[in-house]
Amino acid sequence: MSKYLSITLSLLLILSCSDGADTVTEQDAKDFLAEVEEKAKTEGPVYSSAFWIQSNFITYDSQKVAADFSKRGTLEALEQARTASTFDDLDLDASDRRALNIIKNGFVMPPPLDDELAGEMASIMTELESMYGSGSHCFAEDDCYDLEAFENIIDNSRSPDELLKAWSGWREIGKPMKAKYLRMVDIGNQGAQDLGFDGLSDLWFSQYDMPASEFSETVDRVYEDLKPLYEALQCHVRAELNDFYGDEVVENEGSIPAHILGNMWAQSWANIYDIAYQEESTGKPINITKVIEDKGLTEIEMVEISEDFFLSLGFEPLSDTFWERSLFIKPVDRGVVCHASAWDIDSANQDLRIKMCIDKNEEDFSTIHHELGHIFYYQAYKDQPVVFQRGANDGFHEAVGDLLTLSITPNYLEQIGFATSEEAESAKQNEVAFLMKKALDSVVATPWTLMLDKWRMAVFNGDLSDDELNDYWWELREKYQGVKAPNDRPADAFDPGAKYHVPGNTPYTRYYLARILQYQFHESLCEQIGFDGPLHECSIYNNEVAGDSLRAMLSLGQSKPWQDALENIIGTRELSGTSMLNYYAPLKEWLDEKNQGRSCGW
Ligand code: X8Z
Ligand code: ZN
Repeated sequence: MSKYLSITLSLLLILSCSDGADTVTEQDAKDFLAEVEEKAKTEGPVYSSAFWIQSNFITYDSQKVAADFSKRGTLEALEQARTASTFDDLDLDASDRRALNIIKNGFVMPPPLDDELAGEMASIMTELESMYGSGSHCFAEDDCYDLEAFENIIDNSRSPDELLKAWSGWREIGKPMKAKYLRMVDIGNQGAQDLGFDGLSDLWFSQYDMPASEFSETVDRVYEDLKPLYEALQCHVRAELNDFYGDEVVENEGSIPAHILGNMWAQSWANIYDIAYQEESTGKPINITKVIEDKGLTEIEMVEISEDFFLSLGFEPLSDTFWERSLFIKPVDRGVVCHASAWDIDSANQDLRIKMCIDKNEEDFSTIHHELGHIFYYQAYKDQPVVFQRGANDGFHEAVGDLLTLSITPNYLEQIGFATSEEAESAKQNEVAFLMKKALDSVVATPWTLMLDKWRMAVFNGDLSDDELNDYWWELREKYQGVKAPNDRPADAFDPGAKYHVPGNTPYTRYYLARILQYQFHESLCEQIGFDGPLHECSIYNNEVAGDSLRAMLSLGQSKPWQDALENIIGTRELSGTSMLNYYAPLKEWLDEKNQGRSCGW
């Protein structure tokens, strides 16, 4: 423990019976913040390296070292949080007050400030992550699949039996996680309460510059606006799937079974675009997967193309160490957590990396943009104090790369040599096809990204008994997504464990926010650059005005409330679904027409 911290803590102990309000000064707070800053700068990169090794080389030892770093880092952060609280009654400037609040509240899964519980928590968290990362299931001795092998089936097969086998097989990995997950939640709730929150739910939703209840109302209110669009899409896709597979696999009413939607979690349905949109009409979207194949692009070239987009907006090129130290290709000789991620190891020294097992297809081309969005956000706020080196809120961080994918228009694809002018023209002629493809990813994600944390919060709040956990997951999936389990789930199933962010403890509402924010950013930037056609035809590629406007917001990091950051880039302070609805308006009109005579809803 640092000298300053130990002095402050012992002072606290001595003075705990008296009114301590006068014992700390504004200067003490500033010294403390400087100390935290210095520590983060010197120690942060070492911790990051330990966690990088944990995810990139899953071995007994790498997990042991990571759990130890995790425990020590958390205990230190909890001590800092405690010290930060001693300045609660001081009248400080807004920036120092904000920094102290982040130090006090910026936790995801805190144990209490207790050596043993912190150790137990760190071990469970490390173990859950590695159970997911190295998860595989064997149907027979020589019939084993890891996630990527299962996904290969779910994403491409059209055989209901094969799909069901892969879908159920991957979910086997969730079962042994259940007891560990519940123990972790138990310790986490104690930790959150020690920090002054009602529990983990309160802690998670208190990180949005407004009271938790208000934030919760905001996300629900916005979804009410988006719901008619999603319901129209679900109705249409269900009808087309019913046509394709017949009543035995999917009925034309109620929820859609989750195994036939072209994604392991049914969170994006883009892989069944050919089923969802079968109109015989001129004009079809450009098939990026085919372009990647035809051009024989390597994984690294895919990343370079994405980087070029950012450079066209005026961002600095990626560093040599980004290219040397990132992981782009799934290694054959060791276990890694393949779930894509972006790492700020040491932004002061340009050590930023991505870790991804890239497949050469359109989906991963988008995900590369997503990951580079994180990287260029890190780059933009690297001169902020470390405590503010975060997204305006976590949804902003998730929205940056996705924002660029909204600019992957036929014209852009022509500009970068992915399409001839005839192909681009043809794609533009059929806006419904283009929007359908996009909506199968983006609109489909909205109820899913909303429901996941609703499940998690019910668990955090202790609303469910152990044997209700899985059923409640499916209750929410039906309620929000109109998607159901394709078979009776076994009594010991723990299906949420088969989704990375649950064992990985990554809050998920961030992706919901990102879905909405990216359209708000897009609509506003398109207006700022003087574009006045339909939103889906606008591309900010190569536009300095858009780049400057985006960077001005990104460079704020978390130094200001997110509402200020939003105002900085789009001029208004409210989260709103209107931009997304505007973007998809032509599709909604088409869906409403197609759905006439169908009985929608579930
Ligand atoms: O986890 C991610 C990114 C890394 S932050 C690949 N995403 C969510 C998911 O895969 O479930 C991006 C979209 C939603
Ligand atoms: Zn992300």
